[in-house]
Formats: sequence, C-alpha cells, structure tokens
Amino acid sequence: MRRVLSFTAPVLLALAASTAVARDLPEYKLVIKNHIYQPSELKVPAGVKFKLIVHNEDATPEEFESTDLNREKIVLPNSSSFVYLGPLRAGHYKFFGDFHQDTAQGRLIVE
Ligand SMILES: [Cu+2]
Repeated sequence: MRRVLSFTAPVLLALAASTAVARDLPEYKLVIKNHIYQPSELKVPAGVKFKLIVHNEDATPEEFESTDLNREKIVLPNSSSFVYLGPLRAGHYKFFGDFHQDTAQGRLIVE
C-alpha cells in the first residue's frame, strides 16, 4: 500500500499541473467556411504557448494540417477542434486544409 501511494501521488500532481497550464493558455481562432480559412493570415505572438481553435462551418469534414507546425487534426462538419502550438520562433508558418488544398490555405504570422 505504501508503495502504491508513493507511485501515484507524483503522477496526480503532474496531471493537475498540466491541466492548469492548458486552461490559462491564450486562444486564437480560425474559421473554415466554403473551404477557405478565415482569416487566411493569423497573427500570434512569438515565444508563447497557445491554443488554436479551428471551427469548421462547412457541411463536410476538413483536416487542419501544417507541415511547418507538424500538426494535423480532423475537424468535423459544423464543429470545432483545437491544437496546442508554441512557443514558436518569429516567422511564417503555412497551414492548409488537407481535404481542400486548392482553396484552404493560410499561414500563421508569428512576431
Ligand atoms: Cu492530413
């Protein structure tokens, strides 16, 4: 019993800490409409971890994807999803909609 307690307590503390950090992160939002990202250029601060929410207003699924940012996330029709990003260095990071690459293109402007 004593061994179990000494093992689980640090794990629970770590979980509580990561939850608190995630809750306090700044949030930025992209909207997908007619298979186009709005805005197509999103400014975010350098050196900060943040939550990027992607809301899909279309009736078909999309996948937020970025090779530059090493992320891909399915966003169901009329739904939101999110990814955690950063801290990022200043620069431009392209993203796209994997299912509609002809039109769904954008970039993060990190400064
Ligand atoms: Cu993909």
